[in-house]
Amino acid sequence: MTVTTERTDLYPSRGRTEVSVPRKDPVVWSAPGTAGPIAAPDLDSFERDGFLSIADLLGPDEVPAYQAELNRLISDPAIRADERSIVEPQSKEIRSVFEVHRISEVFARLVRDERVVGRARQILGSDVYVHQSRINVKPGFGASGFYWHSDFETWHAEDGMPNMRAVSVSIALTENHDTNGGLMIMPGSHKTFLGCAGETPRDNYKKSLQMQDAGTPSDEALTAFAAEHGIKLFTGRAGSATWFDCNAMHGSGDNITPFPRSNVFIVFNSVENASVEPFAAPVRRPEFIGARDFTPVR
Ligand code: 6CS
Ligand code: FE
Repeated sequence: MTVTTERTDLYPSRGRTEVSVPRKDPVVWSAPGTAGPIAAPDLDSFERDGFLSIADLLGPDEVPAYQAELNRLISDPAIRADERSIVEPQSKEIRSVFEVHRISEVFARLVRDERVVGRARQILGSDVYVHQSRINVKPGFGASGFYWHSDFETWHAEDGMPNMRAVSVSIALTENHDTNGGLMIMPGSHKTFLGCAGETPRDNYKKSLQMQDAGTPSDEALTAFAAEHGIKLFTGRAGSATWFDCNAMHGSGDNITPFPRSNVFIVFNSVENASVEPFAAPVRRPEFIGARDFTPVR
């Protein structure tokens, strides 16, 4: 007799049709008044908007070391040859390097920095592990953007992340102008889960990390979301940061300016929300994209 362990999928996606359901999880998981680096009013605005900007997470004196490390990584032939490097479809320049917290001691230290991991623990109300880290280089002169999506929709469908108890921080390593393809988020969109239509192809990540297809919302859904929530563009100098909820609808445009828009993204997941089997994909993605080492960041 085969016992099939039925599991509840709170956030169905990648079926025949697009389906929208209300968020079933808290946004801020720590109890009100929990001590941490984020002041209560900022935690409230994160809960309401799904994001929180910090003008100088890293001081101007700290930024050059991260910029030097980013340049070292993207000019290292071994990194370019590594499967964790994704190149731009046209220019073949490096678009992203995943697992930077394992490749680089400089970025590993950034993950453990209390200003970073301390905020993640406070939002998620528990110890945390790194589900994914990457640098997005977006070098300019036509570097392509990232179409609208919810990260959680992908992490739930393809990496098996059960609940919305993860948070991303995007830290600018170069100036994020209003012209060079900055991050755009629809404020408040994190409170609705949009299950996308269309099955996940096997090995989807080989394409999706260059140009996402499965997990892409319809024009109708995006029109309704934008009408309800608006769109906010995030700008800031190198060292500024944007924390955003795993389910915030976000994207970024192409960068045709000469000014690179390079950021480091770190995704923290609660150790209470460790990934299981994919909810809507035939196979797991590689561990450098969806971590399977749930060791808490110390
Ligand atoms: O598929 C993913 O996990 C990645 N894709 C995007 C566009 N954002 C989240 C994440 O880095
Ligand atoms: Fe994303």
